[in-house]
Amino acid sequence: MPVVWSDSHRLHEPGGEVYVGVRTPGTELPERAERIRRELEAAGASITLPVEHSDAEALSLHDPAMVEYLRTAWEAWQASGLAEDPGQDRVVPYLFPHPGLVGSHHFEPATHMAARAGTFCFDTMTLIGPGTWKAARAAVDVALTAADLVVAGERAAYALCRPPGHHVTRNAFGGSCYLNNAAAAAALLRNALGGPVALLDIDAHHGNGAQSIFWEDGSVLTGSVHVDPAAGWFPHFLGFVGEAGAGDGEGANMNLALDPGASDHNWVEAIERLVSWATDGRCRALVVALGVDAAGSDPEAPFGVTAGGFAAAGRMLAEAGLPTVFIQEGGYALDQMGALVVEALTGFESAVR
Ligand code: Q9C
Ligand code: ZN
Repeated sequence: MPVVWSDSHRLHEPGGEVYVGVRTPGTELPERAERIRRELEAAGASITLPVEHSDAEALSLHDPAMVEYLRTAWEAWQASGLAEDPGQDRVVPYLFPHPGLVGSHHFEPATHMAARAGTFCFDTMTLIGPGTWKAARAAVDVALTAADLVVAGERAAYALCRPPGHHVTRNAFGGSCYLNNAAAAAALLRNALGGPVALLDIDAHHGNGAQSIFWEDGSVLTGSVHVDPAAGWFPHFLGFVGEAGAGDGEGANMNLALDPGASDHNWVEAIERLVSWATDGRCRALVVALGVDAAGSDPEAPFGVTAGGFAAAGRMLAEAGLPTVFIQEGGYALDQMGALVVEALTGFESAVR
């Protein structure tokens, strides 16, 4: 299948993440995408560059105020002097408009940059540097280009997106994500094919972004298999089994939360449930938010999935028999993650009928 890739991902160097107030080296590194590309090329894949899409096509799922913030946050941080005093070379939030602080009514936009930094970001580990906007915007073009290829008749395409996107809602970003690449691809497919599509998220963390964006929308079914947030895992507050959507989207969200330690069998069985749910829903296309952090070797999640599990997952996803767009999300075991992506994609191709 075609692999869509952009060199622009290299512009995003998060420079670490702030976890419990401590700046750690972080795990969402440029090297991740380079490793995946290298393994795919070794397996014979050919690389396609993205086609630039308009902001209307790429960003319409997000609050224009969040988009404008992301576009300008780095320059505003530089202009604010915070890089010199107190000396912080990335945009890091300081205060958040917590509902318990501002209530549910309109609140005034903050003027101080340190407070603006918390307006649209929901955590302290998703830092903004000089190239973050360009890289995140290019990642959406990568996702949309893969979706275009499928609309044009490819059975499947893979978008090697970086930074990832699946934690981003309409108006808030975090979890090492800035713009929701997979949600944009799903909306493009839904618009082009004129019927329901499914976005299935197999990253080890809950796909809270698409769940939220399509919460009241029955035209994009959102399903996610992930580590149980109740067991103490990101995003902690969401990803519970009872979350099912509302209004027009009632019943159009499915969360499958697995215990830490879940095996190939547990994980692939959950993916099978998501796939039959999507086909029962008469979906016309599939977007797979493909994180590979369910791997036993991954430092950011507690599952025990093996290379064989990723191949089996790929085969299971092909069983849906639908045009399929794979979007890269998480996966942090640098030495293994490229091979795991290859396992999932070749597993898929081996089962296409
Ligand atoms: N390092 C994605 O996979 N981990 N995001 C926090 C401190 C959060 C994962 C623990 C993991 C977020 C795209
Ligand atoms: Zn993840």
